[in-house]
Amino acid sequence: MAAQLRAAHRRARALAALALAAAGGLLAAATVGSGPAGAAGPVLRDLAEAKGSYFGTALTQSDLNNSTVTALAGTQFDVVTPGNEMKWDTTESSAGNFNFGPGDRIVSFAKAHSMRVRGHTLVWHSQLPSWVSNLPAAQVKAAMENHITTEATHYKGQLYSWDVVNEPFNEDGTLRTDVFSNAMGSGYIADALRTARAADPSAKLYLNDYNIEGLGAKSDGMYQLVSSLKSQGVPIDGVGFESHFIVGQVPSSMKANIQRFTALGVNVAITELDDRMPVPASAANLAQQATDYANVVNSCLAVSGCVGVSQWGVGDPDSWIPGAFSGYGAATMYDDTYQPKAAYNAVVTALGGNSSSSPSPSPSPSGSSSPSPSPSSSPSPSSSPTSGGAACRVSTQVNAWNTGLTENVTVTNTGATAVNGWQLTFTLPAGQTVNNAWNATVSPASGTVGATNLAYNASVPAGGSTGFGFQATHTGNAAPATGFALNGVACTTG
Ligand code: G2I
Repeated sequence: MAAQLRAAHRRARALAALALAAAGGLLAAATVGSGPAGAAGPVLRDLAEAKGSYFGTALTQSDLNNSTVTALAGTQFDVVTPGNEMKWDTTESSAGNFNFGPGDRIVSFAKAHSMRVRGHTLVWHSQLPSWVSNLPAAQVKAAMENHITTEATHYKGQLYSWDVVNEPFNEDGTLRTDVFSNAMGSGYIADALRTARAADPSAKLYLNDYNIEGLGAKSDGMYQLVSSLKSQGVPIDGVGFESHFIVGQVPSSMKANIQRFTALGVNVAITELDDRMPVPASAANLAQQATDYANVVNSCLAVSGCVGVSQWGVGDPDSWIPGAFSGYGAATMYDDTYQPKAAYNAVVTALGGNSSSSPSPSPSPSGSSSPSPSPSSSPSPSSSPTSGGAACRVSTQVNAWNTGLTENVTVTNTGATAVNGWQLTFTLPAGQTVNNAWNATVSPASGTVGATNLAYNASVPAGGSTGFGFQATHTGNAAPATGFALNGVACTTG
């Protein structure tokens, strides 16, 4: 970046910091002179850029009306992803009628703050107007190509990247069935990429999905697709790992997974990072969240083809999590009053900065930073059913043969509240390797593994049960798995 431009950024950010400080109330009192948005505090974008990386955030139109959010966004982050404004339901809500106003406003904000823009997203089964999903198959290709060409041409030269196709996979790594795959088979993806490249040759072209962050069936599906696209010469520059995590469940294979994708000759971007937990947040979970955020940033920094990390939303008030996962929240680096949390300090440290100049997390009125009664130990079901994850009981049933086995696992939520989104971690006996799973995604294949819910069985009511299973090979020890924990809380067995 030219020195002049950098100086202009700093001036703009100093002004933004002043605006933030002037926003009043608790926030201003706590951050003037020392906060992360203050001139003296660490700045994520500067630290990331010094490492040849970036730190981004998602912004929506309504965020642009919130001076606290815009000040923080324009100060701390150097990449913007429009949260909704470039999606099909906004940009072409009826056939051939395009509306780029909302997206343009995000791009203007980004330009004014010297931020790059990740375009999101051209082709997606969700937030898709019904006129598209109801098209006869014979008309889908033309509609898709016209949409891509018109939108990518409108933003030509202004975007760093496009998420050309979003979330194309099922959890088992097969291609999702939607209007596009129904009409064109898997070839719609190559067609979309080629169309986007023709419209805007300078934008990096990405495929973006969730639950592909670790090694597993779904990331295998993406890996095979990217490998095949590369071998056919289809334009693809990167894969976006959305990274919507549950606290304590960042896959241990994330770095290895980033490496295998970059070895195919594509970049990887962490595109929508958040890390949810039951709210009110416990001190233990906030500490774990800091570890999780640092793990993600470190995994990306460790692989040269991993270009940067974006968080999904600026702070907890801007996050989609509470609306989508009842009882969960506190998923970003900034709490309900935009105070930096331990996760922020951990990211600063991971980026090579000094977090001692930023304020330590303080309790907020909503309790998102409130300490748990006993942060060093798992809460017991009777005293605190929700603060550490979930209380649970697990039973297992193994059917083994000479070199293989199947194991069915039943998990009962013995806590007082529903679990919305779960991961059961457990340890496989030495020599067992999972090669197939049902009713959950199981990853990695051996050692300490995590079984993560699918969309349809994410919710387990208080007192309710859910089941999943897997097939594994073994080398003589066909004993059941041990050491079960549900969302980070140890389960009883039996
Ligand atoms: O769901 C989280 C993200 C998963 N990956 C792709 C992203 O594009 C997705 O973003 C979210 C937005 O953050 C939400 O804001 O996508 C959601 C829809 O799938 C967005 O939520 C929708 C609400 O469901 C609608 O009720 C609302 O009208 O936002 C719309 C616009 O505010």
